[in-house]
Amino acid sequence: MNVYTTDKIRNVVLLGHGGCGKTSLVEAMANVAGLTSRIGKVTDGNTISDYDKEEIRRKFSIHTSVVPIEWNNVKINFLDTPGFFDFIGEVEEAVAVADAAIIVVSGKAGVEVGTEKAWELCEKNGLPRIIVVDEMDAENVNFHRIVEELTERYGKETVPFYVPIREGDKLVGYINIAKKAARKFAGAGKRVECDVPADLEDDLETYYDTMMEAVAETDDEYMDRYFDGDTFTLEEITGANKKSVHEGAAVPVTMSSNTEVLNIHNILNDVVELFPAPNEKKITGKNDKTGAEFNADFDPSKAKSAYVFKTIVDPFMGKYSLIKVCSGIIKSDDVLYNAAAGNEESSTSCTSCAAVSRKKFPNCRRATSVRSVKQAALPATPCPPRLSPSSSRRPTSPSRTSIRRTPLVRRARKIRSLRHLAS
Ligand SMILES: Nc1nc2c(ncn2[C@@H]2O[C@H](COP(=O)(O)OP(=O)(O)O)[C@@H](O)[C@H]2O)c(=O)[nH]1
Ligand SMILES: [Mg+2]
Repeated sequence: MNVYTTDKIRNVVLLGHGGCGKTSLVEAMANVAGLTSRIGKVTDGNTISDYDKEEIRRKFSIHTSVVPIEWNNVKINFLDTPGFFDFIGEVEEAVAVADAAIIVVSGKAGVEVGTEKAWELCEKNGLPRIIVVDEMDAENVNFHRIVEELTERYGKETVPFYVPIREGDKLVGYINIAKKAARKFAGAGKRVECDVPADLEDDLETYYDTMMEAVAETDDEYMDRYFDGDTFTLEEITGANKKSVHEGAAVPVTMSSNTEVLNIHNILNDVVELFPAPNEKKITGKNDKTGAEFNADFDPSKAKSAYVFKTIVDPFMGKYSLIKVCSGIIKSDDVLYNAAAGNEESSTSCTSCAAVSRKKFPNCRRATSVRSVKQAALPATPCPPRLSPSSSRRPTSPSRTSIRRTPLVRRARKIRSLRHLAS
Protein backbone atom coordinates (compact mmCIF):
# COMPACT_ATOMS: atom_id res chain seq x y z
CA MET A 1 0.00 0.00 0.00
CA ASN A 2 1.35 3.41 -0.93
CA VAL A 3 2.26 5.84 1.79
CA TYR A 4 1.04 9.37 1.35
CA THR A 5 2.40 12.17 3.46
CA THR A 6 -0.27 14.59 4.66
CA ASP A 7 0.56 17.17 2.00
CA LYS A 8 -0.28 14.50 -0.61
CA ILE A 9 -3.86 14.03 0.59
CA ARG A 10 -7.03 15.84 -0.44
CA ASN A 11 -10.40 15.15 1.20
CA VAL A 12 -13.09 16.35 -1.18
CA VAL A 13 -16.86 16.10 -0.80
CA LEU A 14 -19.16 16.11 -3.84
CA LEU A 15 -22.30 18.15 -3.28
CA GLY A 16 -25.27 19.16 -5.37
CA HIS A 17 -28.90 18.56 -6.21
CA GLY A 18 -30.11 14.96 -6.57
CA GLY A 19 -29.49 13.74 -10.12
CA CYS A 20 -27.03 16.52 -11.03
CA GLY A 21 -24.27 14.00 -11.83
CA LYS A 22 -22.09 13.59 -8.71
CA THR A 23 -21.88 9.80 -8.85
CA SER A 24 -21.26 9.87 -12.60
CA LEU A 25 -18.47 12.40 -12.13
CA VAL A 26 -16.79 10.17 -9.53
CA GLU A 27 -17.16 7.27 -11.94
CA ALA A 28 -15.49 9.27 -14.72
CA MET A 29 -12.66 10.44 -12.44
CA ALA A 30 -12.02 6.89 -11.21
CA ASN A 31 -11.79 5.73 -14.79
CA VAL A 32 -9.48 8.53 -15.96
CA ALA A 33 -7.20 7.92 -12.97
CA GLY A 34 -7.03 4.20 -13.78
CA LEU A 35 -8.93 2.94 -10.73
CA THR A 36 -11.46 1.24 -13.01
CA SER A 37 -11.25 -0.11 -16.52
CA ARG A 38 -14.87 0.47 -17.45
CA ILE A 39 -17.34 3.27 -16.88
CA GLY A 40 -20.30 2.25 -14.78
CA LYS A 41 -23.71 3.88 -15.16
CA VAL A 42 -26.09 4.86 -12.40
CA THR A 43 -28.97 3.62 -14.54
CA ASP A 44 -27.31 0.20 -14.95
CA GLY A 45 -26.61 0.00 -11.22
CA ASN A 46 -22.93 -0.72 -11.73
CA THR A 47 -21.10 2.40 -10.50
CA ILE A 48 -18.43 2.10 -7.84
CA SER A 49 -20.21 4.60 -5.55
CA ASP A 50 -23.80 3.37 -5.67
CA TYR A 51 -23.19 -0.27 -4.78
CA ASP A 52 -25.78 -0.75 -2.07
CA LYS A 53 -28.74 -2.95 -3.07
CA GLU A 54 -31.18 -0.15 -2.36
CA GLU A 55 -29.14 2.37 -4.38
CA ILE A 56 -29.01 -0.03 -7.33
CA ARG A 57 -32.75 -0.57 -7.11
CA ARG A 58 -33.61 3.12 -6.79
CA LYS A 59 -30.87 4.36 -9.14
CA PHE A 60 -29.63 7.15 -6.91
CA SER A 61 -27.23 7.56 -4.00
CA ILE A 62 -28.53 7.01 -0.48
CA HIS A 63 -25.26 6.85 1.45
CA THR A 64 -21.97 8.66 1.40
CA SER A 65 -19.30 6.58 -0.34
CA VAL A 66 -15.56 7.07 0.01
CA VAL A 67 -13.71 6.71 -3.27
CA PRO A 68 -9.95 7.29 -3.07
CA ILE A 69 -8.35 8.19 -6.37
CA GLU A 70 -4.66 8.71 -7.00
CA TRP A 71 -3.77 11.53 -9.36
CA ASN A 72 -0.30 13.03 -9.87
CA ASN A 73 0.96 11.15 -6.79
CA VAL A 74 -1.74 12.69 -4.62
CA LYS A 75 -4.43 10.62 -2.99
CA ILE A 76 -7.82 12.28 -3.29
CA ASN A 77 -10.50 10.86 -1.00
CA PHE A 78 -13.72 11.69 -2.77
CA LEU A 79 -16.88 11.57 -0.67
CA ASP A 80 -19.85 11.03 -2.96
CA THR A 81 -22.97 12.19 -1.13
CA PRO A 82 -26.68 11.71 -1.79
CA GLY A 83 -28.39 14.78 -3.23
CA PHE A 84 -31.83 14.15 -1.82
CA PHE A 85 -32.69 16.03 1.35
CA ASP A 86 -34.02 12.88 3.03
CA PHE A 87 -30.39 11.87 3.42
CA ILE A 88 -28.99 15.19 4.59
CA GLY A 89 -27.42 13.46 7.63
CA GLU A 90 -25.11 11.58 5.25
CA VAL A 91 -24.14 14.85 3.58
CA GLU A 92 -23.39 16.60 6.84
CA GLU A 93 -21.18 13.74 8.01
CA ALA A 94 -19.15 13.96 4.83
CA VAL A 95 -18.89 17.75 4.98
CA ALA A 96 -17.58 17.52 8.56
CA VAL A 97 -14.46 15.67 7.41
CA ALA A 98 -13.91 17.26 4.00
CA ASP A 99 -11.30 19.93 3.44
CA ALA A 100 -12.84 21.13 0.16
CA ALA A 101 -15.89 20.57 -2.04
CA ILE A 102 -16.91 20.09 -5.63
CA ILE A 103 -20.39 21.46 -6.22
CA VAL A 104 -21.88 19.77 -9.26
CA VAL A 105 -24.43 21.72 -11.29
CA SER A 106 -26.50 20.02 -13.96
CA GLY A 107 -25.90 21.64 -17.35
CA LYS A 108 -29.51 20.91 -18.25
CA ALA A 109 -31.17 22.12 -15.05
CA GLY A 110 -28.78 24.92 -13.97
CA VAL A 111 -28.78 26.18 -10.38
CA GLU A 112 -31.25 24.18 -8.27
CA VAL A 113 -32.30 24.09 -4.63
CA GLY A 114 -29.67 21.43 -3.97
CA THR A 115 -26.99 23.73 -5.43
CA GLU A 116 -27.98 26.48 -3.02
CA LYS A 117 -27.99 24.06 -0.12
CA ALA A 118 -24.52 22.86 -1.13
CA TRP A 119 -23.22 26.44 -1.29
CA GLU A 120 -24.68 27.18 2.16
CA LEU A 121 -23.02 24.08 3.62
CA CYS A 122 -19.67 25.16 2.18
CA GLU A 123 -20.08 28.67 3.58
CA LYS A 124 -21.06 27.34 6.99
CA ASN A 125 -18.08 25.00 7.10
CA GLY A 126 -15.60 27.34 5.41
CA LEU A 127 -14.90 24.90 2.60
CA PRO A 128 -12.94 25.98 -0.47
CA ARG A 129 -14.87 24.82 -3.52
CA ILE A 130 -15.06 24.53 -7.27
CA ILE A 131 -18.20 24.26 -9.36
CA VAL A 132 -18.45 21.66 -12.13
CA VAL A 133 -21.18 22.27 -14.70
CA ASP A 134 -21.70 18.84 -16.29
CA GLU A 135 -23.80 17.35 -19.09
CA MET A 136 -21.87 19.43 -21.62
CA ASP A 137 -22.58 16.66 -24.13
CA ALA A 138 -26.35 17.11 -23.88
CA GLU A 139 -28.78 19.06 -26.04
CA ASN A 140 -29.67 22.65 -25.23
CA VAL A 141 -27.14 23.20 -22.48
CA ASN A 142 -25.67 26.65 -22.09
CA PHE A 143 -22.55 26.99 -19.96
CA HIS A 144 -22.50 30.79 -20.24
CA ARG A 145 -26.07 31.12 -19.02
CA ILE A 146 -25.22 29.03 -15.96
CA VAL A 147 -22.13 31.16 -15.25
CA GLU A 148 -24.38 34.25 -15.37
CA GLU A 149 -26.83 32.57 -13.02
CA LEU A 150 -24.04 31.69 -10.60
CA THR A 151 -22.58 35.19 -10.73
CA GLU A 152 -26.00 36.73 -10.09
CA ARG A 153 -26.43 34.56 -7.03
CA TYR A 154 -22.95 34.37 -5.61
CA GLY A 155 -21.19 37.44 -6.98
CA LYS A 156 -17.89 37.73 -8.70
CA GLU A 157 -16.23 34.96 -6.69
CA THR A 158 -17.39 32.56 -9.38
CA VAL A 159 -14.59 32.61 -11.92
CA PRO A 160 -14.73 30.42 -15.05
CA PHE A 161 -11.49 28.42 -15.46
CA TYR A 162 -12.51 26.18 -18.38
CA VAL A 163 -15.06 26.93 -21.08
CA PRO A 164 -16.58 24.26 -23.31
CA ILE A 165 -16.11 24.24 -27.08
CA ARG A 166 -19.22 22.65 -28.51
CA GLU A 167 -20.07 21.74 -32.07
CA GLY A 168 -23.82 21.33 -32.31
CA ASP A 169 -24.70 19.44 -29.14
CA LYS A 170 -21.31 17.77 -28.84
CA LEU A 171 -18.53 18.74 -26.47
CA VAL A 172 -15.41 18.74 -28.64
CA GLY A 173 -12.88 20.70 -26.61
CA TYR A 174 -12.25 23.44 -24.09
CA ILE A 175 -10.60 26.81 -23.53
CA ASN A 176 -8.18 27.12 -20.64
CA ILE A 177 -8.83 30.69 -19.49
CA ALA A 178 -5.56 31.17 -17.56
CA LYS A 179 -3.54 30.10 -20.61
CA LYS A 180 -5.89 31.69 -23.15
CA ALA A 181 -5.46 28.46 -25.08
CA ALA A 182 -7.89 26.06 -26.73
CA ARG A 183 -7.68 22.27 -27.02
CA LYS A 184 -9.75 19.72 -28.89
CA PHE A 185 -10.30 16.19 -27.62
CA ALA A 186 -8.58 13.70 -29.90
CA GLY A 187 -9.77 10.37 -28.49
CA ALA A 188 -8.34 8.05 -25.81
CA GLY A 189 -7.56 10.85 -23.37
CA LYS A 190 -5.60 12.84 -25.97
CA ARG A 191 -5.92 16.55 -26.72
CA VAL A 192 -4.60 18.69 -29.55
CA GLU A 193 -4.08 22.44 -29.75
CA CYS A 194 -6.61 24.42 -31.76
CA ASP A 195 -7.65 28.02 -32.33
CA VAL A 196 -10.12 29.70 -30.03
CA PRO A 197 -13.42 29.61 -31.96
CA ALA A 198 -14.41 33.12 -33.13
CA ASP A 199 -17.76 32.98 -31.30
CA LEU A 200 -15.98 32.37 -27.98
CA GLU A 201 -13.37 35.14 -28.25
CA ASP A 202 -15.50 37.72 -26.40
CA ASP A 203 -16.32 35.23 -23.64
CA LEU A 204 -12.65 34.40 -23.29
CA GLU A 205 -11.76 38.10 -22.82
CA THR A 206 -14.55 38.60 -20.28
CA TYR A 207 -13.59 35.51 -18.26
CA TYR A 208 -9.88 36.34 -18.48
CA ASP A 209 -10.59 39.82 -17.07
CA THR A 210 -12.60 38.28 -14.22
CA MET A 211 -9.72 35.95 -13.44
CA MET A 212 -7.12 38.78 -13.58
CA GLU A 213 -9.24 40.83 -11.20
CA ALA A 214 -9.33 37.88 -8.78
CA VAL A 215 -5.55 37.50 -9.14
CA ALA A 216 -5.00 41.21 -8.44
CA GLU A 217 -7.10 41.02 -5.29
CA THR A 218 -4.76 38.48 -3.69
CA ASP A 219 -1.87 40.92 -3.28
CA ASP A 220 -1.36 44.71 -3.06
CA GLU A 221 1.56 44.58 -5.46
CA TYR A 222 -0.53 42.61 -7.95
CA MET A 223 -3.30 45.18 -7.58
CA ASP A 224 -0.90 48.01 -8.47
CA ARG A 225 0.36 46.05 -11.44
CA TYR A 226 -3.18 45.30 -12.55
CA PHE A 227 -4.06 49.02 -12.52
CA ASP A 228 -0.85 49.80 -14.40
CA GLY A 229 -2.05 47.46 -17.14
CA ASP A 230 0.69 44.92 -16.42
CA THR A 231 0.17 41.21 -17.19
CA PHE A 232 0.80 38.24 -14.88
CA THR A 233 2.85 35.15 -15.59
CA LEU A 234 1.17 31.75 -15.55
CA GLU A 235 2.99 30.90 -12.28
CA GLU A 236 1.68 34.10 -10.69
CA ILE A 237 -1.85 33.35 -11.89
CA THR A 238 -1.70 29.76 -10.61
CA GLY A 239 -0.31 30.82 -7.22
CA ALA A 240 -2.89 33.56 -6.82
CA ASN A 241 -5.74 31.25 -7.86
CA LYS A 242 -4.68 28.73 -5.24
CA LYS A 243 -4.60 31.42 -2.57
CA SER A 244 -8.00 32.84 -3.45
CA VAL A 245 -9.60 29.37 -3.64
CA HIS A 246 -8.19 28.50 -0.20
CA GLU A 247 -9.55 31.73 1.22
CA GLY A 248 -12.93 31.28 -0.47
CA ALA A 249 -12.41 34.54 -2.38
CA ALA A 250 -12.66 32.71 -5.71
CA VAL A 251 -14.75 29.74 -6.76
CA PRO A 252 -13.55 28.32 -10.09
CA VAL A 253 -16.24 27.21 -12.51
CA THR A 254 -15.33 24.36 -14.79
CA MET A 255 -17.29 21.85 -16.87
CA SER A 256 -17.44 18.20 -17.94
CA SER A 257 -19.23 15.46 -19.70
CA ASN A 258 -19.23 12.66 -17.16
CA THR A 259 -20.82 10.07 -19.39
CA GLU A 260 -18.39 10.76 -22.25
CA VAL A 261 -15.51 11.26 -19.80
CA LEU A 262 -14.44 14.66 -21.16
CA ASN A 263 -12.48 17.40 -19.36
CA ILE A 264 -12.17 15.11 -16.34
CA HIS A 265 -8.35 15.36 -16.25
CA ASN A 266 -8.58 19.16 -15.81
CA ILE A 267 -10.93 18.72 -12.85
CA LEU A 268 -8.50 16.26 -11.22
CA ASN A 269 -5.58 18.64 -11.88
CA ASP A 270 -7.50 21.49 -10.24
CA VAL A 271 -8.40 19.37 -7.20
CA VAL A 272 -4.72 18.58 -6.66
CA GLU A 273 -3.44 22.08 -7.39
CA LEU A 274 -6.10 24.31 -5.90
CA PHE A 275 -7.44 22.44 -2.88
CA PRO A 276 -5.70 22.41 0.51
CA ALA A 277 -4.16 19.36 2.15
CA PRO A 278 -5.64 18.51 5.58
CA ASN A 279 -2.67 19.96 7.45
CA GLU A 280 -3.14 23.38 5.89
CA LYS A 281 -5.90 23.87 8.43
CA LYS A 282 -5.47 24.16 12.17
CA ILE A 283 -7.30 21.67 14.30
CA THR A 284 -7.44 22.03 18.05
CA GLY A 285 -9.15 20.19 20.86
CA LYS A 286 -9.26 20.08 24.61
CA ASN A 287 -7.50 17.75 27.00
CA ASP A 288 -10.41 16.30 28.96
CA LYS A 289 -8.36 15.86 32.11
CA THR A 290 -6.51 19.17 32.29
CA GLY A 291 -8.77 21.33 30.13
CA ALA A 292 -5.66 22.51 28.26
CA GLU A 293 -5.90 23.26 24.57
CA PHE A 294 -4.41 20.59 22.32
CA ASN A 295 -3.21 21.45 18.83
CA ALA A 296 -3.76 18.26 16.85
CA ASP A 297 -2.96 19.75 13.44
CA PHE A 298 -2.69 16.34 11.78
CA ASP A 299 0.73 15.89 13.28
CA PRO A 300 1.75 12.20 13.36
CA SER A 301 4.22 12.78 16.20
CA LYS A 302 1.49 13.95 18.59
CA ALA A 303 -0.91 11.95 20.76
CA LYS A 304 -3.58 9.99 18.95
CA SER A 305 -6.83 11.71 18.22
CA ALA A 306 -9.49 10.93 15.67
CA TYR A 307 -12.96 11.78 14.58
CA VAL A 308 -15.34 9.03 13.57
CA PHE A 309 -17.67 10.46 10.99
CA LYS A 310 -19.64 7.39 10.08
CA THR A 311 -20.41 4.11 11.78
CA ILE A 312 -21.83 1.25 9.80
CA VAL A 313 -23.36 -2.02 10.93
CA ASP A 314 -23.01 -4.65 8.26
CA PRO A 315 -24.64 -8.05 8.54
CA PHE A 316 -21.42 -9.73 7.37
CA MET A 317 -18.68 -7.37 8.49
CA GLY A 318 -20.13 -6.35 11.82
CA LYS A 319 -19.74 -2.84 13.13
CA TYR A 320 -17.06 -0.60 11.73
CA SER A 321 -16.41 3.11 11.53
CA LEU A 322 -14.85 5.51 9.09
CA ILE A 323 -12.39 7.79 10.85
CA LYS A 324 -10.50 10.94 10.19
CA VAL A 325 -7.29 10.84 12.18
CA CYS A 326 -6.43 14.28 13.54
CA SER A 327 -3.06 13.48 15.16
CA GLY A 328 -0.80 10.59 16.02
CA ILE A 329 -0.82 7.22 14.29
CA ILE A 330 -3.67 4.84 15.01
CA LYS A 331 -2.81 1.15 14.80
CA SER A 332 -4.72 -2.09 14.97
CA ASP A 333 -5.26 -3.24 18.56
CA ASP A 334 -4.80 0.26 19.99
CA VAL A 335 -6.66 1.02 23.19
CA LEU A 336 -8.50 4.23 22.51
CA TYR A 337 -10.34 6.56 24.81
CA ASN A 338 -13.88 7.37 23.82
CA ALA A 339 -14.15 10.98 24.95
CA ALA A 340 -17.92 11.15 24.77
CA ALA A 341 -18.64 7.87 26.56
CA GLY A 342 -15.73 8.33 28.96
CA ASN A 343 -14.40 4.81 28.55
CA GLU A 344 -11.68 2.91 26.77
CA GLU A 345 -12.25 0.71 23.77
CA SER A 346 -9.93 -1.30 21.63
CA SER A 347 -9.85 -1.31 17.88
CA THR A 348 -9.43 -4.63 16.15
CA SER A 349 -8.12 -3.70 12.76
CA CYS A 350 -7.55 -0.80 10.41
CA THR A 351 -8.91 -1.13 6.93
CA SER A 352 -8.51 0.99 3.91
CA CYS A 353 -11.69 1.22 1.89
CA ALA A 354 -13.01 2.34 -1.47
CA ALA A 355 -16.67 1.97 -2.19
CA VAL A 356 -17.67 -1.64 -2.74
CA SER A 357 -14.38 -3.43 -2.51
CA ARG A 358 -12.27 -3.60 0.59
CA LYS A 359 -8.69 -4.15 1.50
CA LYS A 360 -7.79 -5.14 4.98
CA PHE A 361 -4.59 -4.13 6.68
CA PRO A 362 -4.49 -6.20 9.82
CA ASN A 363 -0.99 -5.00 10.51
CA CYS A 364 -1.58 -1.32 10.42
CA ARG A 365 1.17 -1.08 12.97
CA ARG A 366 3.66 -0.83 10.14
CA ALA A 367 4.49 2.77 9.54
CA THR A 368 3.44 2.58 5.93
CA SER A 369 -0.07 1.33 6.29
CA VAL A 370 -0.68 3.10 9.55
CA ARG A 371 0.43 6.34 8.11
CA SER A 372 -1.70 5.86 5.14
CA VAL A 373 -4.69 5.45 7.39
CA LYS A 374 -3.65 8.39 9.44
CA GLN A 375 -2.44 10.74 6.83
CA ALA A 376 -5.05 9.74 4.41
CA ALA A 377 -7.24 11.43 6.91
CA LEU A 378 -9.90 9.14 5.60
CA PRO A 379 -9.95 5.43 5.00
CA ALA A 380 -8.67 4.77 1.63
CA THR A 381 -9.33 1.67 -0.34
CA PRO A 382 -12.16 -0.77 -0.74
CA CYS A 383 -14.72 -0.96 2.01
CA PRO A 384 -17.43 -3.46 2.76
CA PRO A 385 -21.00 -3.23 1.66
CA ARG A 386 -22.89 -0.85 3.88
CA LEU A 387 -25.87 -1.44 5.99
CA SER A 388 -28.92 -1.73 3.85
CA PRO A 389 -31.74 0.70 4.63
CA SER A 390 -33.99 -2.11 5.75
CA SER A 391 -31.69 -3.06 8.56
CA SER A 392 -31.54 0.13 10.53
CA ARG A 393 -29.81 2.43 8.14
CA ARG A 394 -28.51 5.82 8.88
CA PRO A 395 -25.78 6.17 11.41
CA THR A 396 -27.56 7.62 14.33
CA SER A 397 -25.58 10.45 15.81
CA PRO A 398 -22.06 11.46 14.94
CA SER A 399 -19.90 8.90 16.56
CA ARG A 400 -17.54 9.34 19.43
CA THR A 401 -13.89 10.16 19.33
CA SER A 402 -11.59 7.44 20.47
CA ILE A 403 -8.21 8.58 21.45
CA ARG A 404 -5.46 6.78 23.15
CA ARG A 405 -5.18 7.41 26.86
CA THR A 406 -2.72 10.23 26.34
CA PRO A 407 -4.00 13.78 25.82
CA LEU A 408 -7.61 13.64 24.92
CA VAL A 409 -8.51 15.80 22.10
CA ARG A 410 -11.99 17.02 21.78
CA ARG A 411 -12.81 19.67 19.31
CA ALA A 412 -16.11 21.37 19.74
CA ARG A 413 -17.54 20.56 16.35
CA LYS A 414 -15.33 18.13 14.56
CA ILE A 415 -14.25 15.78 17.28
CA ARG A 416 -17.45 15.94 19.21
CA SER A 417 -17.94 12.30 19.53
CA LEU A 418 -16.88 9.04 18.08
CA ARG A 419 -17.75 5.43 17.99
CA HIS A 420 -15.06 3.19 16.86
CA LEU A 421 -14.26 -0.11 15.27
CA ALA A 422 -15.61 -2.80 17.50
CA SER A 423 -16.33 -5.67 15.27
N1 LIG B 1 -25.59 13.25 -20.82
C1 LIG B 1 -25.09 13.26 -19.59
N2 LIG B 1 -25.74 12.65 -18.57
C2 LIG B 1 -25.19 12.66 -17.35
C3 LIG B 1 -23.95 13.31 -17.07
N3 LIG B 1 -23.69 13.17 -15.76
C4 LIG B 1 -24.69 12.45 -15.24
N4 LIG B 1 -25.60 12.14 -16.19
C5 LIG B 1 -26.84 11.35 -16.00
O1 LIG B 1 -27.62 11.99 -15.02
C6 LIG B 1 -28.29 11.01 -14.22
C7 LIG B 1 -28.01 11.29 -12.75
O2 LIG B 1 -26.63 11.12 -12.53
P1 LIG B 1 -26.03 10.74 -11.10
O3 LIG B 1 -24.57 10.62 -11.29
O4 LIG B 1 -26.75 9.60 -10.49
O5 LIG B 1 -26.38 12.05 -10.25
P2 LIG B 1 -26.23 12.28 -8.67
O6 LIG B 1 -27.57 12.03 -8.07
O7 LIG B 1 -25.82 13.70 -8.52
O8 LIG B 1 -25.19 11.32 -8.18
C8 LIG B 1 -27.80 9.65 -14.68
O9 LIG B 1 -28.74 9.09 -15.53
C9 LIG B 1 -26.53 9.97 -15.44
O10 LIG B 1 -26.26 9.05 -16.48
C10 LIG B 1 -23.27 13.95 -18.16
O11 LIG B 1 -22.21 14.56 -18.03
N5 LIG B 1 -23.90 13.89 -19.40
MG1 LIG C 1 -25.33 9.93 -6.63
